Amino acid sequence: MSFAIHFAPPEASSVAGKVDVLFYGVLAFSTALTLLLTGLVVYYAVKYRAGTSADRTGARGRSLPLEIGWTGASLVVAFIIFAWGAELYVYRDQPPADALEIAGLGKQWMWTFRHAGGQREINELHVPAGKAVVVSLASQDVIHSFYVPAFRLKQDAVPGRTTHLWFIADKPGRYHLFCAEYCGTQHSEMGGWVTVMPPEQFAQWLAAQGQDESLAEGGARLFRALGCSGCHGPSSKVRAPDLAGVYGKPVALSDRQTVVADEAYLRDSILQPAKQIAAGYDPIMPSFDGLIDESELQMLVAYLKSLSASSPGRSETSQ
Ligand code: HEC
Ligand SMILES: [Cu+2]
Repeated sequence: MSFAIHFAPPEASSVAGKVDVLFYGVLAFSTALTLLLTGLVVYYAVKYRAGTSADRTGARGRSLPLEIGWTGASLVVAFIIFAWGAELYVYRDQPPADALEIAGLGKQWMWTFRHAGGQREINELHVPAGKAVVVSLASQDVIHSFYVPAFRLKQDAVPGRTTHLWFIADKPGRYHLFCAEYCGTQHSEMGGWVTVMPPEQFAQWLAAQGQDESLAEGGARLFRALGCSGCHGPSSKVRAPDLAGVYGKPVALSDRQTVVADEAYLRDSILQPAKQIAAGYDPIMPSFDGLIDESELQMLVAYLKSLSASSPGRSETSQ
């Protein structure tokens, strides 16, 4: 039995060490400043306590250079801390393009995950070590927060939006996953484990889970089942935009603005079609808000994205 006191969880991701250096750096600086100021207060309180013979004749002067000096120095230190934090924030906000994508969904009170091959997990997430992984997060009900202390990463899952979190887990092992946003009565039980495996072992694990329908395949199925293909398909009699290759491209809107069709745009197009109308089309698309749940939305978006990834400019949006 070990009686060692652990002040912090292990560092198990590529950003963990950087976050810790920043944290302990700021902590050391604040501690040094506190000791210096407390020391001066105590020193002068003792020196000038009532009844001592300390010399009190000195003029109450002001020193401009001294004031400029400490104001300037504090400013410089504050900006150094800001730049340091900002650099880390930007790094943590930009997943590499080849990152492995996993769809995560928070709901009262569990986390569910789907791998690109369709393999599902509940309150467990398996990832390969040493490879960039990006988890897209959505919520079915209220705000949840995906938190893995050993990775030093936390990201909210917000209803009506997709957020992202990425990491390179560098040490195989099992790490706690929490929900870090109070989300109702069983909030404290909402959590699980992230298992980081050596890549070969991960590949075996993934294969052993069986090949379920992939996210994009599920999306293609829904695309037909929900009647999207009836309007967007090539043989449709309704005038609706061809969705092949739309992801990632600029789209002209009827209000003369142009937006890039990112994930948020695709989501909004499905849930609130009247919000942004593609130029040259009538606003006849019905809203699917309330008809499909978050995981179905994730599948549809994955399907629309896959139409752009495989062969850009392909024109059959329905099969
Ligand atoms: C009744 C016909 C109809 C149905 C059903 C329909 N859509 Fe649409 N959709 C349209 C039309 C018309 C537009 C263009 C006008 C607009 O932006 O609202 C459009 C726009 C879109 C856009 C934005 C495309 C762009 O080029 O900007 C997306 C994405 C989309 N639809 C996805 C879907 C999905 C997914 C479904 C099924 C869940 C679906 N649509 C069902 C008619 C339809
Ligand atoms: Cu929660």
